[in-house]
Amino acid sequence: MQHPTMPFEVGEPLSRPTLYHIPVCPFSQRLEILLELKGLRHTVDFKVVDITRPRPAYILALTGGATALPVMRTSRGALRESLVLLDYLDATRGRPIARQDPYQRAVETMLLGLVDALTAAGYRLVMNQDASRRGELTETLLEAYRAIEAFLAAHSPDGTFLFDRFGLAECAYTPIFQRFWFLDYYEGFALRQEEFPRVSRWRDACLAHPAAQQVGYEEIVKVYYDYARGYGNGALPPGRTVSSFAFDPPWQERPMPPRDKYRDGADDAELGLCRPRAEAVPVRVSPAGRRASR
Ligand SMILES: N[C@@H](CCC(=O)N[C@@H](CS)C(=O)NCC(=O)O)C(=O)O
Repeated sequence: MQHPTMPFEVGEPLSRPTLYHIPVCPFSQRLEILLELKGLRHTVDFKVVDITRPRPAYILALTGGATALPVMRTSRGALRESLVLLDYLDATRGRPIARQDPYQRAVETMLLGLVDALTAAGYRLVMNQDASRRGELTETLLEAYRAIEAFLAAHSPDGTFLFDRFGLAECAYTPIFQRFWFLDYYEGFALRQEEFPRVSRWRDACLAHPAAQQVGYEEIVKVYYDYARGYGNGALPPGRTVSSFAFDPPWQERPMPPRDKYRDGADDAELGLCRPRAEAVPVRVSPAGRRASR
């Protein structure tokens, strides 16, 4: 039976899987890119979960109590972990993008094995609030990049992508390269072309790929302001009432946030996060001096 707070019945057959994710989530974007490459975006129902509220009971029922998303509800049960979902959707929709040659597949999997260290290092740097730790955290990020530079230089020295085209590894890394626009803006971090020629070429080609244009620089910088203040996943910095992850007001209508994340934080107004108030009723003053509203 369907519970009032459950948008579906347990065991109900599905015409297509539903992917529950938080807004602007890099992990669900991996799947959007994969489906875009195949022209099959419509075969998965993407649903955004409000990041600023506790997870609804039906989500926790799907994840077994975990709050991290995405989670995908299929006819046969719930699946989690974006790289697992990437494989599952690749195998069940259209022609596979994953390499079919076992050796090449192993190389692709090894590169996928380096993505979590890069992600963690970049997020730790953007969320850091202690200016004295910037050097050490930047070095950890550079180490992660060095591992990828060495990997690409060994397995694909003259290529642009890992193999001849944008593939599974590119689906996984591109959303992370895009999130790292927050490092450019809030940390002034730039990958030096001279030190990282191979990874720079790869990253630039990933960022330019037509299947990966779900987000842009300005959106990432504005939406991730709270992360840059050390508050992730919709948590509110002190003194604020609206998360930078809010849909309303839309990011397009907000100003660029202050770059200096180590100074006092900006308030809702400075971030353009105050919702427009109901139009005030104009008041006119009558000749007799009495106030009357129109
Ligand atoms: N390893 C997971 C990472 C998922 C993850 O960290 N999701 C974030 C959102 S981008 C999240 O849900 N964070 C909130 C939480 O953990 O409660 C994957 O690849 O799917």
